[in-house]
Amino acid sequence: MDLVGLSALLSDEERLVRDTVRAYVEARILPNVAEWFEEGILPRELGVELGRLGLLGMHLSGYGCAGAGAVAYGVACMELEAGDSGVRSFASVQGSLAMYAIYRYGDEAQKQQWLPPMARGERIGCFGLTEPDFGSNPAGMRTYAKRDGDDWVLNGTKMWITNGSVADCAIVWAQTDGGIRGFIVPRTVKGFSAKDIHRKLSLRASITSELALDDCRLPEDALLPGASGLAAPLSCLNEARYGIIWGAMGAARTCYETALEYAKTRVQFGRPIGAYQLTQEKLVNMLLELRKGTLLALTLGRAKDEERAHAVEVSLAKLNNVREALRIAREARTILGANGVTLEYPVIRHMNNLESVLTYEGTSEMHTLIVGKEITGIEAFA
Ligand code: TGC
Ligand code: FAD
Repeated sequence: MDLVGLSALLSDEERLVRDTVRAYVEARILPNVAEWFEEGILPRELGVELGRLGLLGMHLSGYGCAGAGAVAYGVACMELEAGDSGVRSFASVQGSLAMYAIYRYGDEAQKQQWLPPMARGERIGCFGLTEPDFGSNPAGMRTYAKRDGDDWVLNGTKMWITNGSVADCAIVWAQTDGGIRGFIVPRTVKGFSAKDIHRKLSLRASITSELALDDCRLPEDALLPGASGLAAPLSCLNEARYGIIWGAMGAARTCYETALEYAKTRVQFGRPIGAYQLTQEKLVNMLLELRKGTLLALTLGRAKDEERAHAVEVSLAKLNNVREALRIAREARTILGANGVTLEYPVIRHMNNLESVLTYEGTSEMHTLIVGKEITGIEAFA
């Protein structure tokens, strides 16, 4: 019996994507990821490998992208994050944030220049929205792009940027005299620098950086012509949040499966701990939330494929699935006892990662307020 209840609801193509990504994760990620996590690294060559599998920008069409459906993309995110949230983050930032911004808001020349090498993983992108003083409230951003003749001159700081120091280009969102605009900033431009953020205890198998823009002079064609106003970066976030909705269930699934196996084999007081009702209740509640969250992701994915998924539903599902994934991870950790606190098992790694996932792409509080606004008609952000 498929207790997670997903397999029978997928098409042959979606199952193929699932099996392919799962096999890659089992062969390439699982044997290494505890070490990457401990060292605080993510090998850059993973980009090319994910590109070869067609996973970068896989839900985009043309320009070397796979043109996959939303559910296939979701299932891929689920399998990647069953390995590690950092690996899914890499794919999310590349495909759903950086590539999507160019795909949706760029002109033809920008798409031709950037999307094919990014789909192959030969060029890495990052997405700079958050600033030191503006996280949940990006509307207040201070990064400024000023016109100077035909050029733009950018000044400002972006904070907590995934892939920042390994990226070939940064999608930077900045205030201008005409409101918020988006720019493609090549890493080679004078005045651009990226510094890694160290001492993270979460998402360690992922590069997180601070970007500094110090009088970065960019030509007119660095501007994403179609992006105007905060709605542009927020529309990119919808894409990445959607991947997280699936991904979080992948992390949760690994925690559940690890705890289940452990409960069946760990003996205390002469019986496997899985024989005790308290442990069974924990496992059943974990499975319930895993199954509900996976079905929520699938429902949203089918709606997305039919272009009827609303951003508020994305918030609702991100809120639920990450919150429940974190609860599942914490519960799984208790079942593992002392073994639950070491990197010998994947649970605490996922648990710590999910703390970042709960915060980035809109905190659980922001998604609560987004849904609250929708149902009451009253905005409670400020
Ligand atoms: P508000 O006035 O509500 O909206 C401004 C304009 O944006 C439109 N809009 C959206 N459009 C598309 N999708 C959405 N989800 C949208 N939400 C709002 C809105 O209709 C309006 O359009 P227009 O045409 O009228 O101008 O804006 P606000 O300033 O009141 O803020 C709303 C709020 C709080 C929901 C928003 O600021 C928010 O979502 N804050 C959270 C910030 C966030 O999620 N940051 C994520 C940074 S990127 C990241 O974390 C990457 S992690 C990557 C990884 O490693 O995986
Ligand atoms: P704050 O906005 O300062 O919030 C702090 C707390 O206050 C939170 O609990 C929040 O929910 C709460 N709060 C804030 N406002 C309200 C309110 N009105 N009502 C109630 N509660 C409120 N950003 C990018 O742009 N690109 C990236 O690639 C990226 N990658 C990231 C990778 C990692 C590992 C992490 C941890 C973050 C990343 N981020 C990225 C940044 C992330 O999006 C922000 O951390 C997030 O949006 C929250 O902003 P903040 O950390 O400044 O918290």
